[in-house]
Amino acid sequence: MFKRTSIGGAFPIRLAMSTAAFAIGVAMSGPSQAAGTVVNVSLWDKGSNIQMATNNGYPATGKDMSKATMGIAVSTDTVKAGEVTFEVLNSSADTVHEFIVARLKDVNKPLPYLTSDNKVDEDKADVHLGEVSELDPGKTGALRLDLKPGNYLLYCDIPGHYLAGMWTPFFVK
Ligand SMILES: [Cu+2]
Repeated sequence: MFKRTSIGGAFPIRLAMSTAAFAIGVAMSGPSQAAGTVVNVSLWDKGSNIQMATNNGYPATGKDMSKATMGIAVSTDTVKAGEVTFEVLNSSADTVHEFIVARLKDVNKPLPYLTSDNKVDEDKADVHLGEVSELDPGKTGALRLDLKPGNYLLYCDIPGHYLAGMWTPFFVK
């Protein structure tokens, strides 16, 4: 969920300021428009009848990630720098998910978190490079970014989902 601020145009300003990436196109109609490396993404969960995990935020160090109740599966976790198209499917039967790309400045640190909102602080620099916003179960979306070499994190920021394990590292060489 992109957290809107009261300042008009915050989103384009954020993208212009980003040193890691810029959005070429956020909404695309289908795979025929894909460019560069294509990464297939599946947003999954164990069902809304399962109690959400709360101790599975990034990084995995010291955590039992088998306890994660939600996650992001990717066809590849490493791509070469340049245009990357994420083709995203919400594989859930009953839960809305989303897909956000963040750049990790320090792979040992969690993303900045707003405990009161139970979500990642997307307003912090590089934490939100682009997104496929709320996808209903079974729906698809695509996101194309120009990515520089570095360490990234793909995550979902529906409240609680990041701590439930809904993230995966991603590497650009
Ligand atoms: Cu989610």
